[in-house]
Amino acid sequence: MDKTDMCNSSMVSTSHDVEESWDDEFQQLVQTFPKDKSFTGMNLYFFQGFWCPSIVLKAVISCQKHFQAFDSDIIIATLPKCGTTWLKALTFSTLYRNQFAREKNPLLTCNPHSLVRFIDYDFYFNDTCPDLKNCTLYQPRLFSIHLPYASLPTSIKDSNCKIVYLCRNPMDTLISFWSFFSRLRGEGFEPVSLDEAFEMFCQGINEFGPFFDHVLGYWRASQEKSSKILFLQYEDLKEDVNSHLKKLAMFLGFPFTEEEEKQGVVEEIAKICSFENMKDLEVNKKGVQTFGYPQETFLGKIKTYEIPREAFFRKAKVGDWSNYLTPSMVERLEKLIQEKLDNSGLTFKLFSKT
Ligand code: PAP
Repeated sequence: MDKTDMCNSSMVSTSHDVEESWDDEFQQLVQTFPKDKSFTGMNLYFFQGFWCPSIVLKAVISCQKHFQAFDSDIIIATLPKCGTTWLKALTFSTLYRNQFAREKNPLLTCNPHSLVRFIDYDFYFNDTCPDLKNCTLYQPRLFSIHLPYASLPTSIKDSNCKIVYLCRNPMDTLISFWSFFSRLRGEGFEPVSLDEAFEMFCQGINEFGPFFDHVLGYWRASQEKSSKILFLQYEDLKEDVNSHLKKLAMFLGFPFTEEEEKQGVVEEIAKICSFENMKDLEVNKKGVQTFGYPQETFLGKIKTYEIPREAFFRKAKVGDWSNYLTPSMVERLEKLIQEKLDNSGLTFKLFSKT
């Protein structure tokens, strides 16, 4: 099969019955964890200090136990709705730019989630110990993960692999999150009102939250290990993607050469990965994105998780929250930001400069 065709391999039916498939031992273990429902309608379990979606809980435990990072691996870490799709596209295009012809970037025909798979939502979703030696399309291996820093598989923290973290201001993250799942109403998700979503988000009850713990966990780790963790902000990328692409390439150990810069390679990658371009690509306008890596040996009993691809591309604006949040909500979140980020050295950009 052609490498770029792999994302079109056969789909299997959606299943949200993951909890029903848990064996007795796992059911008993899970009963010891506090449980709540996210504003997205998903069951969450409080585990190792974060709210883990039930559908991925078993996969998380498996990858913590078995995932073996290589020193050459690159891991993209994000909270959902902070720009994962964009960062996957940018990192894929930068890291592998010499492994495909410039006019044949696989992103033109594949959604970024097909090209950069999640460790938790894909590889360990159906298999407790998958063989991942040659699991990625190109080398070095590039993965993605939503886990907080403290809960990463030990080998990711202890090896020399590199982590690229992308965060986004909490107001736009919340609105993006809430809009995404509102869009999916009736497709297995039953999200709640913005008022309720806001309340839960402030309390830290959302997928892989609390939000501030996730961001600060990576922020502090990046301060201690700057050659291992590159900490990026969505708003900075929106403001000046070219300079951040150069920073990213340098961090990955594949800096753009003078010749490449002269040829406009940086601008070309930025353009291919731009929201406007990606949203309009045929592959992103139709069909569903399937998570839960389909492996042949599991066909028949495989669990998957499907999202319409166009749902990954909404507005991509900095400050869109101002169209949704009431003044009292803004005041409360601003206070929370101040309180949580106090003395951390981290700040969020809430408005677009342009
Ligand atoms: P995921 O967790 O479902 O993968 P993620 O990709 O992290 O979502 O974030 C989605 C946000 O990134 C959306 O923001 P919005 O709701 O405020 O519009 C989406 O529009 C935005 N986004 C997707 N692709 C791009 C891109 N190429 N450039 C900039 N933003 C993008």
